[in-house]
Amino acid sequence: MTTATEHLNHGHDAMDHGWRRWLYATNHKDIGTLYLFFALAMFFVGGFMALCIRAELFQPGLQYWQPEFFNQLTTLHGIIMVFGAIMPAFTGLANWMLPLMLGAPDMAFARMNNWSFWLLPPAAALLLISLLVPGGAAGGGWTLYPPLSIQSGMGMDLAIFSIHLLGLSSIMGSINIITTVLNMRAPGMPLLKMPLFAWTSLVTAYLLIAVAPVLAGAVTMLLTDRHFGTHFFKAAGGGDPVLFQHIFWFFGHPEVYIMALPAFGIVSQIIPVFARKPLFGYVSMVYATCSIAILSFMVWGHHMFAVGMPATAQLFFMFLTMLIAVPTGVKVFNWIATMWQSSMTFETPMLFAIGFVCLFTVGGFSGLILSIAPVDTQMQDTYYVVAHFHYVLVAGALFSLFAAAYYWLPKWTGFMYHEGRGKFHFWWSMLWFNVTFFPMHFLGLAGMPRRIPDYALQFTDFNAIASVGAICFGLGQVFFLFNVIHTIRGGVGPAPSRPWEGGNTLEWEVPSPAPHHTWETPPDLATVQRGLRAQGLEND
Ligand code: HEM
Ligand SMILES: [Cu+2]
Repeated sequence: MTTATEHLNHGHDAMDHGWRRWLYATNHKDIGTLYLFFALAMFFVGGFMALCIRAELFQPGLQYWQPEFFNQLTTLHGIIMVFGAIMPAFTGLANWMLPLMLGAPDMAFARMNNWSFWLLPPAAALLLISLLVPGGAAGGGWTLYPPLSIQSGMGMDLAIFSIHLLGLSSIMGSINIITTVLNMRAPGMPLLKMPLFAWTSLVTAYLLIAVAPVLAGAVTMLLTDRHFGTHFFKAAGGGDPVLFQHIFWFFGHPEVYIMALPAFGIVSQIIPVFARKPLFGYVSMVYATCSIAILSFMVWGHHMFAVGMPATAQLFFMFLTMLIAVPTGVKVFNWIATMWQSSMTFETPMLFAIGFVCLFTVGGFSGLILSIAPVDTQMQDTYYVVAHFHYVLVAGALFSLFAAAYYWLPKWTGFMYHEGRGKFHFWWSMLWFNVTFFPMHFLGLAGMPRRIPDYALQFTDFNAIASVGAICFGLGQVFFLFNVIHTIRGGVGPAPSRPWEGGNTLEWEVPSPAPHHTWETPPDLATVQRGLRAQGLEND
């Protein structure tokens, strides 16, 4: 008997303290926390770069930066936001929440999980150090198109190596997510009844496994073109720079769904909870997620209408792109139908979720406009595109992350955040986001090109407005940091295990803060089924 308890306690409840807890972390919650803090830090680094860009663009003419450095700022801003902030934040959420929501004790491969995370800081360090090497950081844009990316200095090599590490990290993280979701669900939770966030994480992980190696291949070919005498992308040696664009965007378009699908999952968790009504059309949400994922492999050419392609190819990419609007529309209609005639309340997570639905739709519509090949040949590389992708990435991915943070902070910290301050953060962000990015539609339509440090005089007013908006938006995010710290330090008081009346998924069955180890014995069938019934996924 004693031996049995001793055995149970040994090594299991023992938790490393100090730096060992984090460096040797194998616990999914600790690793989730590491991911989330890393993402938050990168969000501020990338955000600072965005403000440096906006400062230069406040007025025409060159004020602060040399053009070369301006290009490095845009490039690093893009890479850091995509690979350093948004993607790690979603992986952090998956790590923290999937085992809790599925009733599993941890992620499937706890030690590999440690590696997935700890590859990220060196990758980020490479990118930041590259600012200091001769020639500076990579300046060819986050898309790294040759010939620029072949001609530039060693900052590009560091970026390539950084992308290798980031890709490795993504692949290992994805293997973990897929294995956990497929094998470790509580008894009584078939795939078609698991929380939608688990579904979108699963599909996203498959996308990443499919395309991270494609990106790695593309940048490796860049590397060998740069240093080892190959001519994949060098026209002078018989290669083709356009080939790079095909490979890059075969990765790049699924990549935008890697940043969008988890956001759909989060919003699909949150809206039913605050509407106190089961999610409308659960199964159609799953099918829509899968359709979007499959279609995302067939539309890469819409980024390349301007390189010159046969009319049939243009039509193919244009129609398939438009087809994605169908499953996306299904999702938007389902979210609205969930809210229809429901008893909604508007706590901060719900506000961000609704903000997401409204603004992501705006970004979706400008995307639809860009998908029209003859229109895109006019708008390619203008600020219209910048407006479009910030609507889907900032008001889309980022807003969903804020929604998730406020939604789960009580579970993470054991304390409630200050509702008034959360709401303030939402309305402030909503306002200044639109002030920053809406005028960019007009700038783009009027012909202002992207990735330039200087511009023609007629673009002055809207640029000044956008820059003021960006500064204010940025300040609001410092306020978010303040909210998070305030909550960690006790917030407005202890949170109950189920702070949201409508929270019926399994994470609300464990105490707040979630103990270091949860679901060491899986939740019993009755608990699982009670939750499913409340979510409308199982009949009485
Ligand atoms: C709200 C804060 C942000 C502001 C003010 C901002 C501003 C900007 C600006 C001014 C550019 C340069 C456009 C150009 O000259 O082509 C840019 C590019 C970009 N931004 Fe942001 N941005 C913000 C947040 C984000 C976030 C959260 C993401 C998430 C992924 C993101 C992704 C990108 C990408 C991918 C590019 C393209 C970089 C390139 O051209 O290589 N941005 N942003
Ligand atoms: Cu695309």
